[in-house]
Amino acid sequence: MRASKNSSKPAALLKQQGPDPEHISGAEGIYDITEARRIAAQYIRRALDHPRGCPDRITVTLEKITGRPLLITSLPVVTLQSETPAESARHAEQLLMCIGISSSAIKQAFRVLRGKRPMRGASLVLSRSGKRAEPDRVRGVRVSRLGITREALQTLSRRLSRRGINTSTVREAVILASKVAGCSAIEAEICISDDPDYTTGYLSSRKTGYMRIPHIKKEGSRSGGRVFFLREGADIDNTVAYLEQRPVIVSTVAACRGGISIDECLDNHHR
Ligand code: WAQ
Ligand code: MG
Repeated sequence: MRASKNSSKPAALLKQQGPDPEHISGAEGIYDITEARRIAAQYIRRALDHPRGCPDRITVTLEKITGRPLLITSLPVVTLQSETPAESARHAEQLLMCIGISSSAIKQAFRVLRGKRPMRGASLVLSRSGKRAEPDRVRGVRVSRLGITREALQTLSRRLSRRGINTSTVREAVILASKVAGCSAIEAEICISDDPDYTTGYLSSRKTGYMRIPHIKKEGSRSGGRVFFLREGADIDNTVAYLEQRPVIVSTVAACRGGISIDECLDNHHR
């Protein structure tokens, strides 16, 4: 599903340049055909009730998946202790450095995440040079064709519930980050929601798992986005094809822990 609105451009510009719609909401998943009606209705409801505003266009696409999906294990989940956007940004920076992302790539990522106009998809940033590599810089790369088995969803929901974080936002983000981490060309991901009322972001990688970072942005901010840090020299077409096209389903679930401090976390990764 994708929902957008056109309102951000003055009428004169709209006439000259055509529409350049503002992204409101998007969602995707792999479901059994018997669920199609329910999920389509749920996606439309989500678009219409979105905190970014009322869209003037909603598109729902259903496609049959052919071929057998790749089965993966979800990333382990932890929540980092952090109180303010400044502290959270510092933690994210330290963790990314620890994973081996250069400071120019980190700066580039924060430029994307704090941009005025959130993209519909993610930016690909090369981990060393910090160059942006996504084919379409306005749209970004949209991760699609991802899902979770019924059994794995039950396990994930139960484990997240124990931590008081069993929401569709967290579940969907964990599934997405796990598909992304399944791509060997991607070294890490950072995400900040573009919803004005959702201030918890995350950083994820095969090395660190899925680390939730509370208060990564100020309440009310409409900026946000996703950045995938790409290994220098990686094949971009193959990476985009995996993210957008390859059907991937979470079939096993890793552990979900409570809060941990940045020191505990950095210690773990220095060892
Ligand atoms: N593929 C690529 N990029 C995406 C996708 C996708 N399928 N969906 C969203 N994005 C990008 C896009 O630039 C959005 O502006 C940005 O991410 C944020 O999307 O554990 O809700 O759907 O509590 O607003 C994190 C949960 C929630 C943290 C993230 O993102 C937690 C969230 P949103
Ligand atoms: Mg959003």
